[in-house]
Amino acid sequence: MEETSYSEFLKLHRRQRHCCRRGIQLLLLGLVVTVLCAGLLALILLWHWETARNLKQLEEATAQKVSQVSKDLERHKGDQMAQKSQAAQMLQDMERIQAEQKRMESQESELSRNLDGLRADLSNLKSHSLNERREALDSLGRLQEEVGKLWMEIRESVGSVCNICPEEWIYFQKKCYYFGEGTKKWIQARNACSKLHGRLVSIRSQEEQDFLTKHSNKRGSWIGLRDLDIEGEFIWMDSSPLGYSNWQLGEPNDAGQGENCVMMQGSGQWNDVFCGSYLNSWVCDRLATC
Ligand code: MMA
Ligand code: CA
Ligand code: CA
Repeated sequence: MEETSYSEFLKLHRRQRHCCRRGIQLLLLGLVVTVLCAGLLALILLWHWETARNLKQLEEATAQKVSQVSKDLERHKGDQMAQKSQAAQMLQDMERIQAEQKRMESQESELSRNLDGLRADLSNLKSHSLNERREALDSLGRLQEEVGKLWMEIRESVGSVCNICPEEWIYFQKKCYYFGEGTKKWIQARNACSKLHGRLVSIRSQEEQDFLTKHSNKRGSWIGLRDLDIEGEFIWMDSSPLGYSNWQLGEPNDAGQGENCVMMQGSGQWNDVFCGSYLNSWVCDRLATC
């Protein structure tokens, strides 16, 4: 009986020991789990704290940036406004300048119109006074010629002989004639006659023409006839119109670039030719003296 209770005691003791070990194991396990959980919690807390700190920093930086950007925006707005007002001012200035320019242009065109008018007036005045001068000179020339003729008539009526010509001039019917030789344009021939106190010859009658045909160069000579002012209206050097004429058949024809000066050909017949042509001969006349 005693043996049975001892074994039961042993059994009980063994069971108690087993039970105690399991308790310790469980306790240890609980401890380890608690430590792990605490660590995990600490880690989570740490992570959470770190994240919160980063977030806060980020938030602060963002707020700073936003305020900076809004400041920049404000400044830009200000600049933009200033630029806009500047642009409006410039536009106004430009419009003012354009208006001024238009005004000046119209003034300029007005002035140039006035100037044109003045120029036209001046040239009219010039040509008018030139015409008057020419007419006065022509009248004077005609008067002198008339006086000369009258003087001759008076001298002849009292028995004087009026047939005096300078040396190298030939007398014919109260006039003296010079037969010039040398290559000249019409205007040069006119000047040559005027230097000799004569004029390029005027031909008034068939007798005079016959005399000239007889004495003149057979290659043709300049005579004092031209249609310079009005085409086809031929005028002698003393401004008298054409009376007697001796045109060659088909002349005057104002051929080519225009023919406004007259030559006497070898036959004695006349032809209008280009005034710039060169002829070898020219004939001058002047009144004979008593
Ligand atoms: C032609 C004839 C004239 C004109 C001369 C110019 C030869 O004659 O047309 O009338 O004057 O040419 O050289
Ligand atoms: Ca002509
Ligand atoms: Ca001709």
